[in-house]
Amino acid sequence: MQNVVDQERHPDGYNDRNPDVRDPDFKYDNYGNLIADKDKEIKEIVYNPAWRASVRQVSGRQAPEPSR
Ligand SMILES: [Ca+2]
Repeated sequence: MQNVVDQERHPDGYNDRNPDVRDPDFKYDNYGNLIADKDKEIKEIVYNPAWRASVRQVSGRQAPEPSR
């Protein structure tokens, strides 16, 4: 999947922060792991050797690691 476009734009719906269909929302690494999500303003997702994700958002703040 390259893009999600929310045409309804309901406030309780999908938060489409990158509505430009020419600009892919999602990036993946060679293993198929998501490494960026423009709709969620996630600039970079890094995976450690145990495949746990570390997320860096556009704002530059580090999001906490997801709990198990
Ligand atoms: Ca989008």
